[in-house]
Amino acid sequence: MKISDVRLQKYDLKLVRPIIIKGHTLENRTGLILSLIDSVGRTGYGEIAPLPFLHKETMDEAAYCIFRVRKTLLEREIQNETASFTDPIEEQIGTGLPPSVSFGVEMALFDLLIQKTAGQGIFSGLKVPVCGLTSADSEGLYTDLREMLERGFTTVKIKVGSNSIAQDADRIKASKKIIQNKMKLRLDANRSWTLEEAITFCERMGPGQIDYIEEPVHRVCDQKAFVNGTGIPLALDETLLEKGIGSVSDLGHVGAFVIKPGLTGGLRHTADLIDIARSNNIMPVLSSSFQSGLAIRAIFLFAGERGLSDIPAGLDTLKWFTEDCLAHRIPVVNGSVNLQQLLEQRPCFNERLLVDS
Ligand code: OSB
Ligand code: MG
Repeated sequence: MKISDVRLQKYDLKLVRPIIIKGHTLENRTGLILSLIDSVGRTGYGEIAPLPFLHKETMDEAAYCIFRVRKTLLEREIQNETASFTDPIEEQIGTGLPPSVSFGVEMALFDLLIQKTAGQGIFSGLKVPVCGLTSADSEGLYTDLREMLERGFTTVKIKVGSNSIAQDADRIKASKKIIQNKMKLRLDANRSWTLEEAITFCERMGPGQIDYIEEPVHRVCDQKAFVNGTGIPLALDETLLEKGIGSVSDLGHVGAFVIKPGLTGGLRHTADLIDIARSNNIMPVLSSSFQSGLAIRAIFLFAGERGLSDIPAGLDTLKWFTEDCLAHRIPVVNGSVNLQQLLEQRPCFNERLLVDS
């Protein structure tokens, strides 16, 4: 496939409440929208949205990367003809791209691909459930959980680790009472605890009802002891980003991979992680890195394309946004997103929020 034009625009979106990353506060969300126009005039949209304090690259560096590879993108024959991409984009355009940029370029190619194959009905009848997300306390937690139950969510992820162990254990005990087995419970501790603290937390919150805990302990070498000590399934998030999965040779104690395509370095790499998860009997969960609706839409569709439509995806982050790049909100009905509908609704932008880059 030939690309005949490459465009880049910037967005700067207001948030309902700040995003907290590693103790830092983000008051707004900035990012880039990449448009790849193919030789028949279709546009594939990609999103490049480095998250300060998590991505090493800044938005300006990411924009410069696109400037650098622009010529190659325009000259090369890009491989995305098959439903499964053959090579990572870095191999095709011959340069080491930072993760947010690989994701943006591969997302734009995926967007071109799904337009070409739209008539084949690969998304028809598919729905992807959304995993609700909350970091609230007391009243706020109660309200969030009630709302998710009312909206038909089947799974919720509660952030833990920013309060004392006793407070967090109480939050989870209270949550279990509220949701009464009507939703599955995932926890994410973002590596807040020592092994001893993590085990104490699990003892205090009591048995049952927990699907998995994401990154309970500071040290990767304590993960196995955590699982042996508590019997609670472990999910990897930061570990997948930091070390690369090659260094985690023994995966017997891992229950889930939480895969953020915007952070792991693109869709090809995400597809590889999904395959590794499946062959080790690990649940692959796709998740967002607080991108705009444009990338969230693509990750939903990618989940469907990869056969993950039965696994609740960590894509409930759009509620942080006061405004979105997309003019239409992604419809969540009975806790899930209908992929055929999502495919048919081509991205339609809030043009006033975009500026040329
Ligand atoms: O800790 O999993 C995280 C988003 C950006 C950065 C880090 C994280 C997240 C999320 C996304 O939690 C939502 C989810 O996974 O459900
Ligand atoms: Mg996490």
